[in-house]
Amino acid sequence: MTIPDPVHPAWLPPEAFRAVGSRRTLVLGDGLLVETVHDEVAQACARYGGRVRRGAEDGPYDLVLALITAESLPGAAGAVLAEFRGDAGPAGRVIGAEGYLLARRDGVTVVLAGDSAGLLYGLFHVVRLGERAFAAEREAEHHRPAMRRRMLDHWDNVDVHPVMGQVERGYAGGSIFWRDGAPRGDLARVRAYARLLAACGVNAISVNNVNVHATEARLLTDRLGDVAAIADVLRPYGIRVHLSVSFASPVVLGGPPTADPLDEDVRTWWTGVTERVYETIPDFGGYVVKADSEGQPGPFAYGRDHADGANVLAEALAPHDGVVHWRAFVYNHRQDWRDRTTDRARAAHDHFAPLDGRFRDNVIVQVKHGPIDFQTREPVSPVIAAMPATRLAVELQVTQEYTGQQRHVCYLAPMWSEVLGFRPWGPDGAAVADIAAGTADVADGAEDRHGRAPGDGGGLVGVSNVGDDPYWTGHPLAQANLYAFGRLAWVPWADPAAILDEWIDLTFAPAATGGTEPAATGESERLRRTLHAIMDGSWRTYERYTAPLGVGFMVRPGHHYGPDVDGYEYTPWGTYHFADRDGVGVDRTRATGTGFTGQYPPPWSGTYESLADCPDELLLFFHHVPYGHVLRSGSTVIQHVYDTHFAGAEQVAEARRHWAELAGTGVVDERLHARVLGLFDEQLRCAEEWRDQINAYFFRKSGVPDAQGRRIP
Ligand code: GCW
Repeated sequence: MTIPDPVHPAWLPPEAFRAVGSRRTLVLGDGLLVETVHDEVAQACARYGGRVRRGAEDGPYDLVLALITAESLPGAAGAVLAEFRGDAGPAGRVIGAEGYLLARRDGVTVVLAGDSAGLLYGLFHVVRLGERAFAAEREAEHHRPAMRRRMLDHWDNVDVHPVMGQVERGYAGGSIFWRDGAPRGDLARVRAYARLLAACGVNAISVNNVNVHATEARLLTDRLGDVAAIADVLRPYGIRVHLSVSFASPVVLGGPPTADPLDEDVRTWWTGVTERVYETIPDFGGYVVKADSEGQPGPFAYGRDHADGANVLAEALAPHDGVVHWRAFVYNHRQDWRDRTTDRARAAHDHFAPLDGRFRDNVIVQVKHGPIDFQTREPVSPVIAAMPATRLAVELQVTQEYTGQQRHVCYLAPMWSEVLGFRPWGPDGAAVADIAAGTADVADGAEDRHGRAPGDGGGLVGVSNVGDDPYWTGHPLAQANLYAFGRLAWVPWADPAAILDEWIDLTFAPAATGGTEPAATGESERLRRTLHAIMDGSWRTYERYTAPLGVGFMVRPGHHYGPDVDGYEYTPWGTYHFADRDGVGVDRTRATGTGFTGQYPPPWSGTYESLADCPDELLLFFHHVPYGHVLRSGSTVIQHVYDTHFAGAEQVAEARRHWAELAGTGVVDERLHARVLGLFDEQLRCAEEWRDQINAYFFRKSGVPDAQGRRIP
C-alpha cells in the first residue's frame, strides 16, 4: 500500500484494476456512466497492457460490459441474456435499476446491465473479484441493490464554525468541499471521492451540515452554483447531490416574513426556489431537514407539526422527482435534570409515530438507528417499527463521534449489521433492513432475500467520516467503515467479516501479491489475519472499556471524547445514568419508569420490560438495578463493570502488539504503519483512562471491591 502524493487511493489503488486492465474488453451501450465505465477500463488498460473497444465487435474478448439495450450483444453476452430471460419466464424479470447480471461462459466474462449505473456497479464487481472474475465458468448471478437510496450526509460547514470547525463531528481534517466560506475548488479530490463511493455502492450525498448556518442557507439560492459544480463531478459516478436546508429559508433568504408551512406565500416561495434549483441541477436529489432540533428552526414555531413542515417542501420537490429527508431527531435539549418524567429516548416516537400516514409520498422520515444518539450500544429505535405508512430511512453514524473519533479502531459494520438484522416484531417479522428497503410487507423468506426486488423505501443514510486528510478518514483503518456502509446499503445481509475481506483485498493486497486475488500464503495472509484480529471485534472491545451495559454517554461534554462519568448527568441534554451508592441505570419500564418500553411492539415490549429477559448489553438502558444484580451471564453488574474494563483495555494493548509486529514486514506502507501505531498509542492511553475512571467511579459509589483484587485507583 503506497501513498501517492497527496491522497491515499483507499480501496481503489491502480493495482486493483490489474485483472481488468490486462484483458480485452468490449463496452457496449450509451450514456454518461457508460463513458465512465469505458474510461475506467481504458485507464487500467493503459497501465496493464489490455485493450478496450466501444461498439466494434472485432473480438475475441475476455470481458464484455454491455447494456442490454445495446444494439447487438455478441455471442456470450447474448446467450447470457437469453438464458436469464428464459429462466425468468415469458413475463421477463427485469434486471432492475442499478442492477446487473454477471456470468462467465465460453471463456468470456459478461456483465449485462439494464441501465448505465448498473454497468458501473458491475464493473466494480469485476474489480473486486480480480483474477477470480476470469478464472472459471460462472453461472449467471443477478445483483441489484437492496436499497434504492444509499446516501451519505456530510456535516460540513461552508464557513468555519467557531465551535464545530469546518466539519461538525469531523475527525479527518477539513471539508473536501468547503474551506473558509468558499468552495475548495479542488474538484479532483471530489472526483476521487465519487469513484470510491461508486465502488462501494453509495449513490447520493448531501453536501452541507444539517445545522444550517447563515452561509450554508444561501447554497439554496445565490450560492447554488457552488452546489452545481459539485453535482457535475459526482454525476459521472451515478451520485446525486442533496442539500441540507433551513426550515426558516423563506425568512432568512428574503422571502415572506414567515416560514409557516400552511401559509400560501411560503408554499409559493418553496415552489419557485425549487424550480430554480432544478433548472440549475436537473438531477438534484432533494432536501435534508433538521427541524425543531437542537436550536434549528421548525414548524413548532407556527403551531404546526412535522408532517405540515415536511409536506410543504415535498410538494415543491414532487414535480421534479425530488425527495425531502426529514429527520426524526427531535427532542427537548433544554430539559430540567430534576424532572424524572422527561425521557429523551421517548421523544422521536412521541413526536413522529402519531403522524404516520400524514406525510406525502416523497417525504422520507430519517430515523437515527437508536432512540438517543449514536451511542456505542443502543436498542433499535422504536420509531422504525411504528410508521408502516411512511417511507423511512435509517441513519447511521459513520463518523465516530461516540465510538473513538477516528483515533480508536472501531469497525462498525458488526453494529450496523445487528441493527439491520433486528426484527422489531420478533423472529417471524420483517427486519430493519426490510423496512429501510421498503420491502417489509413482502412475504419474508430467507431464500429470496438476495434476489428480491429493491424496495422504494427510504434506504440507508450515513453521516460521513471523510475529510481532507490524506487518508480520507483520519485513522486509515476507519476507511473500512465508509466502505462497509456502502456495501451494507447494497447488501444488508452481508457478513461484516466478508466485507472487511473485500476491503483488505482491494486496499492492501495488490501491493503484496501483484493481483487482487486473496493471497493464500505469506505476508499478505498475515496482514489479513492481523487486520481481522484487530478489527473484527473492535466495536465490542470499545464497548467494554467505555460506558457499560447500554447506559450510554459518560463522555466529555462538548467534544465527546474520553471519559467523564457525570459529564452530562446534571445538564439539560437529558441523558442520565442515575448512579448512586446502591445501583445504576435508567428505569424505562412501563411499571415503574418512563414507559419507553411500551413504544415497542411485542415481543420486545415485553422482553425489554422484564428484568429477567432484558439482554445484558442493554440492561442499564432499560432498568435501574442494584450493583449486586446478577446478569444473565452469571456475573454481578459491578463485577461485570470491572471485568469488562480490565479486559477492554488489555484487548487494546493486544491489538497494538499485533499491529506493531507488522513493522518492517513490507506488507504495509511504512508511513501508514507509523500513523496507525501512533494512533494505537493514543487509543491505549485513552482506554486505560476510561478503565480507571469507570472502575474508580463505581468502586467509590458502591464500595464493592473487585473480586479479583485488581488495582483500582
Ligand atoms: O450527535 C449529535 C451531535 C451534533 C449533531 C446532532 C444531529 C449535527 O452531537 O453535533 O448535529 O447529533 O444529529 O443533528
